[in-house]
Amino acid sequence: MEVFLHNNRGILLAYDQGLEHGPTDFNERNVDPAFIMELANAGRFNGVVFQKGLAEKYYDHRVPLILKVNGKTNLVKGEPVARQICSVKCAFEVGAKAVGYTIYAGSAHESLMLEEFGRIQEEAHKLGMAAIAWIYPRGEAIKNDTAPEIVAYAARTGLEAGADAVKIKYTGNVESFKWAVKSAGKAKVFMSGGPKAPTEADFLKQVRGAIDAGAAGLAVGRNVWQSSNPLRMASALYKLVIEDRSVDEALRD
Ligand code: FBP
Repeated sequence: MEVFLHNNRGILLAYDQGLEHGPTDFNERNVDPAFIMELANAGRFNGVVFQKGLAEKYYDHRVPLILKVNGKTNLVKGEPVARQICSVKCAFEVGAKAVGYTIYAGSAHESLMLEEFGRIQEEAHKLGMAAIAWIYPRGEAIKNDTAPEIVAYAARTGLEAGADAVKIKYTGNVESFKWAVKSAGKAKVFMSGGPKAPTEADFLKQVRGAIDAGAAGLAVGRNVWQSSNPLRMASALYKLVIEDRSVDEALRD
């Protein structure tokens, strides 16, 4: 995990939404994976998250790569499941320093994903790569995926399953997120970005809360590359997360 950290903190640029949501998230500029690769480098991100297809065609090795090895479209309805679509060997060969895997905890299909992640984690560790688990409680059984006890359960699930880091949603306040971080134990916690917040300050306040609660950083996509000025957002996140500055300082040029 150390490769993704700076001052024990990290900011990962997530760009697997083309598969997860479709191009509806994109505009003329950010639909181009080459733009994201430049942004990851210029914005001093600690890692960039791609699916295999983008990594093979656009990854240029300037920023550590996290390769998502499972995924799904949002065209399928019903209980969520995302199966492996890239081997760990392929992730290694394309230059990844970590594999990423989404587990929909609480889904009727969670056992498939827990089993698959278990095998993937072992294969990744053998090749010297970290295993990062996106743990998203989702499905009929989950009424509120940001309820503090659910987020803490997600964090703990990642630790128990062998994740080196877990990517979880923010609970909305520092106190309850602290319990999630504590539940994750030695697994690093990355806050999940989510849809674009109404203002930059709104988003940065959430990030500040997650960091104050003990998170190592965040994995963020839309709040950066949907911004009218992605580099400015990247710089604000750098000041806040890596340099540990306040929201006001982060927003100042
Ligand atoms: P965002 O910052 O854009 O939310 O990206 C984080 C992420 O985990 C992506 O890696 C993934 O594609 C997406 O969120 C999943 O979103 P959803 O919650 O709609 O499944």
